[in-house]
Amino acid sequence: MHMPAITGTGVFTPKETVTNDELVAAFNAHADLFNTENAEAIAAGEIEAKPHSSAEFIFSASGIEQRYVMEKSGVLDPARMYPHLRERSDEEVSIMAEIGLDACTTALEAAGRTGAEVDLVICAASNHERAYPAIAIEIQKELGAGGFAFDMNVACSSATFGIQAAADMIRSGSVRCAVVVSPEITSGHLEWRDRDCHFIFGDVATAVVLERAEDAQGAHFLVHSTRCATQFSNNIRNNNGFLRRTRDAMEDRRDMQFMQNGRKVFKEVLPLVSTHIAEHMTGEGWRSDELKRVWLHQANKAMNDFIGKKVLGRTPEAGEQPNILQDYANTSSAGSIIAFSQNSGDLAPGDKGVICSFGAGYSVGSVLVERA
Ligand code: CO8
Repeated sequence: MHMPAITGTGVFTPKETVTNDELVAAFNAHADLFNTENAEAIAAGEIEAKPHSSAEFIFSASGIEQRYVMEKSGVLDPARMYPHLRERSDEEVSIMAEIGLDACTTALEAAGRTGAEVDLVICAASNHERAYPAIAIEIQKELGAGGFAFDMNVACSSATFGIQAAADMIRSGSVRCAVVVSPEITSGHLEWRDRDCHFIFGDVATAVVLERAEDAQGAHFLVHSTRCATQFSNNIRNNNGFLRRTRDAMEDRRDMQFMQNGRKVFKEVLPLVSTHIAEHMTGEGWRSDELKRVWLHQANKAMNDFIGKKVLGRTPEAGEQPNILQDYANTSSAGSIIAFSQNSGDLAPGDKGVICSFGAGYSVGSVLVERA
């Protein structure tokens, strides 16, 4: 058996940002347009008028100040409200593979590895732009990697579930150097026309290199233990899929995009995650007062404040439970990895921390790491 280690991470950040003010101005113009176009039906009580959104609400409810997107003009066009992403030919590198590759290149450089040394690529993300061939296999080819590759989707928990899969294979010896890559183009499946959720998501890609600890070229994090859990819930759901054309009237239905009952998610996921982390740590003989850092999924600041307090048994001090959601918003599976990548370099050998992501399914994945 080999001890797996995280030896490098990488984050691809898109060039364009959308501030809350920009987002709200576009949404409100869209709502006005909608209300004018549907004035008769609204007056007859057949449909509801769209109320305005508010930047103050967004910040106070979520802690989000801005988000990065692959293309902002389409998102901010009140008559469109989704990005323009050029269709690529089958001979071109696909957009998910492209941003994933960028993150992989940074992560491999950090690990002191080349693509040719990789023998496993897992593309772990919330939505894959096509059914097959796997995005992971395209990334494997572009990296010049060997071995094998596959896609997986456990929504916001995809990266930690991917880390568990890779770590288990490294532990058993079937794989030597793995990359878990999470390209998240959430702007493609967010419903920007719904004020309850239009502010939640942003685009990004992350990558994590895992190897045998004995192979590590530099500073690294030992992966002591991983734990994944799922529990079925309809409270975060997207009904889009390949059976779409077999059903009538599916063209612009609300459930073809991201849907959630945010309040229920908030209430139900908090105890699930707090208990999960506590039981994982107890099971491994880890005490909360040993933890130097908690890198959580980045969906909501209040949620993270609550979980951080539960896990540490006290209010986290500045920097102990870093948030990146103010800048990136919820980037689905990539959130906890961005937090880890940007807030782990200062830890000293022997320092311990936990990476945890959670989301649709429901799903929760935790990774106990120690700086070496
Ligand atoms: N502006 C002004 N008012 C608003 C707005 C807005 N934009 N939106 C809602 N309101 C109003 C509501 O209508 C409501 O009014 P009323 O009280 O009159 O009914 C009031 O404000 C309060 O609304 P909410 O109850 O919805 O507000 P909350 O305080 O609950 O905050 C949140 C909403 C921020 C969504 C919060 O519930 C939350 O963060 N919940 C948890 C969300 C979460 O963690 N989800 C995880 C999902 S991510 C995942 O698993 C991956 C899925 C795949 C990725 C998909 C990519 C697109």
